[in-house]
Amino acid sequence: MSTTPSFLHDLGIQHDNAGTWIGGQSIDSAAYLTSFSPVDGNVIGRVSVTTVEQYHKAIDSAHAAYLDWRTVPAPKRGEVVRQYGNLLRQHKEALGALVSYEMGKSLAEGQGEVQEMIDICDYAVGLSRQLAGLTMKSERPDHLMMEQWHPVGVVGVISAFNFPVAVWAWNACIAWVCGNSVVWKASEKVPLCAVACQILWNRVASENQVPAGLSCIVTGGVDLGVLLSEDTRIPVVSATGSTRMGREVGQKVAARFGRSILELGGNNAIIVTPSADLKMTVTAAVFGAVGTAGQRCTSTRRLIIHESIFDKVLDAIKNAYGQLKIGSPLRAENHVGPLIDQDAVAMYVAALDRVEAAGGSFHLRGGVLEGPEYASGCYVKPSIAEVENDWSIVQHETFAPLLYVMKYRELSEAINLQNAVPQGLSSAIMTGSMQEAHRFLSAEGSDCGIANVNIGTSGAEIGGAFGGEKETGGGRESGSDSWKAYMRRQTNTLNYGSALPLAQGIVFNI
Ligand code: UN1
Repeated sequence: MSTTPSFLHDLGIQHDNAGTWIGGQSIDSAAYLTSFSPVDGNVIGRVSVTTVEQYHKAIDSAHAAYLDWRTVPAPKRGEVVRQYGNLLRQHKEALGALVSYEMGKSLAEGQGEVQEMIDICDYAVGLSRQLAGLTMKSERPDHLMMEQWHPVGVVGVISAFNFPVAVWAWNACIAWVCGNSVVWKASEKVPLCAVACQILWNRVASENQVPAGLSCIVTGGVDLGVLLSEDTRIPVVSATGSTRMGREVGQKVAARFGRSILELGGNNAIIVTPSADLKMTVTAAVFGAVGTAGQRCTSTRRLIIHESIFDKVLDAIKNAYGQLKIGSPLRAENHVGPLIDQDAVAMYVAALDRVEAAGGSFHLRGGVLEGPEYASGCYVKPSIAEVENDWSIVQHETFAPLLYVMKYRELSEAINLQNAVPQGLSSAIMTGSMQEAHRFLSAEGSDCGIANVNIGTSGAEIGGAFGGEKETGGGRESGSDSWKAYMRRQTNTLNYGSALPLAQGIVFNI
């Protein structure tokens, strides 16, 4: 793009932007990081890096904001989030375009990501009237037991490049209605998306005169993540990204008895059974493997196909790959955009070499695309390789459009293969058999946090709890009762009698 895209103006993005924001107050610094678009390789803008002093100022301010905000009735907190959702509706197109341009996902997926933000706002508004605790029957006369959910304080959010806005919104909108303040460290690869979300938030925040530090952003690299993880002023840290990053964050947060919500790598498989609907299977597998250029945590990495239909399914999938249009995600006709940067391309190419070295046979061998349309050097052609599940490269998550295929005979064997990886995020079975579907969802079935029937592994709705087991980190975000992770539970026992009976029948006469 030679001229400044209009969506940047609409969102208030400048060439130089502050990377530290305490509500509407932006704080510049001397060092900047540059945001390049993987779409065309152009510089979109620069964002200042948060200094240590600015970081401390942001956390202090977020803590002060929480002290005020926790006294605001939860439905009133929900009202502010409702207004944010409405503002996002008005700016869906511009923010979706920025997501596409800065991250590289298709326009439809960029808009879809903003839609996820809108959906979580609506969800959080309803939730603001439903932060309910239980009452329990006491064993003592004239006693009442109940539990209350209170806000925790400052919630730290560390987010990844692949969902530059939605994952923050899942955390922030829920954290806010629960009565917390939020400090966000976005991925260094997509810092402008964070600035845009903050600028929009500031409009709602100033109209409603919410405390300044309720939403803060800080910008920087690993050092900043370490500061957040070790900071005792931040009782909850929600981190999305690689297993390597999550291991660091999780250990640092645990060492100070904080809580972390980890949403890390996946190695998601679809089991394709003999009764699977072929058309549905192709859509699920192809969107799962090449959607977002294979850069979702939930992307389909492995297809475990019954041997009796292996060739037929593979042919249909290869045929669909042949129809894929790869190119600028800003053009609606393209299905697949670029990888996030040239490092990601190098990792993809290295993974293909490792598959070959391990003895894998390629049904389609992709690689780096060249030509004027691909001048950013970030566009790749997807690959399909037949492999063994226990190879180390297959056990590892390659964040790119590399799909592994393998055969099975018995369903139990397929489920074992599906589970035999270190990660446990998402999984799916394509089947017309009720028995197979239920077997897959049973306790002996998938060991993942997400298990789907006749749906692919990616594209979860916000209403469910999102996250996974094993090296995926165990955290749950977004819907269901995930809100509890952003609150502290307090058990209350009230004595409304005139005696003091002790629990467990203990007699203590003095
Ligand atoms: C992620 O990749 O970190 O289920 C989140 C999905 C999206 C979210 C993915 N709703 O694919």
